[in-house]
Amino acid sequence: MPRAYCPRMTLKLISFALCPFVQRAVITLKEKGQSPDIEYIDLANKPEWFLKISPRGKVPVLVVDGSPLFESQAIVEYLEDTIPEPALRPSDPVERARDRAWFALASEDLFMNHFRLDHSKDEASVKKALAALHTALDRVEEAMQGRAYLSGDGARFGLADVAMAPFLMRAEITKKRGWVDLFAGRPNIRAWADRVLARETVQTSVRPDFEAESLAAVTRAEAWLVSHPGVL
Ligand SMILES: N[C@@H](CCC(=O)N[C@@H](CS)C(=O)NCC(=O)O)C(=O)O
Repeated sequence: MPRAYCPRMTLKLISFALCPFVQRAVITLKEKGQSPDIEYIDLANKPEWFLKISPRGKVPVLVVDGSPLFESQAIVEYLEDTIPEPALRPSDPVERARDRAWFALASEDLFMNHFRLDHSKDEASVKKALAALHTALDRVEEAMQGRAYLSGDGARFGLADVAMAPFLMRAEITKKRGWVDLFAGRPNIRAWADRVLARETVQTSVRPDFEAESLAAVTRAEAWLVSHPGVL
């Protein structure tokens, strides 16, 4: 018997407060009208019970009635399969495949390079991460031509937007700090980011102290940009 979602099912999300991958699961749960039950762990001191249920030792893990699921994209797709309304996945197979592919670009090219941009201790590493971000963002800018959203046919918020939203939020914070405006000269991304970041599900997908916490983390990491604001 397929295990469809039923309202009596318990869903618990294991999280780290600053993790963009967890944020995808939170946004999806909220888009589906769920109030996520979130347990935060310290990744610098992973609890034994967590290591037992997380095959890669990473968050997010979504525990569904005691069964742990790992990998953010798998979790998001599980939620889409089991709580189909409102639909976030396009119905056309080519559009579905594209939505899935954007998860990889977001994770590997945007999340990772934004983390490097924010956390690197030396100028050369920061500039390398910035160059990689510009290359990836040029692709996204092109893909956003004539669309309101990245997902599906571009008409409505969907899985590809969920995949990217944590990066859009972080890029906006990077701009607010006066470090670098990654959307400058990219009007399609700018307009899309405004739409995505205006959603309540996205705004409430992090804790209220997120900006302060993330600044504290990069300050602790002695990131180059903390001591060189406005240089890029
Ligand atoms: N591919 C994974 C990446 C998850 C990931 O890298 N999570 C980070 C936190 S943002 C983590 O748990 N890192 C702990 C570690 O690598 O030890 C996903 O999409 O869920």
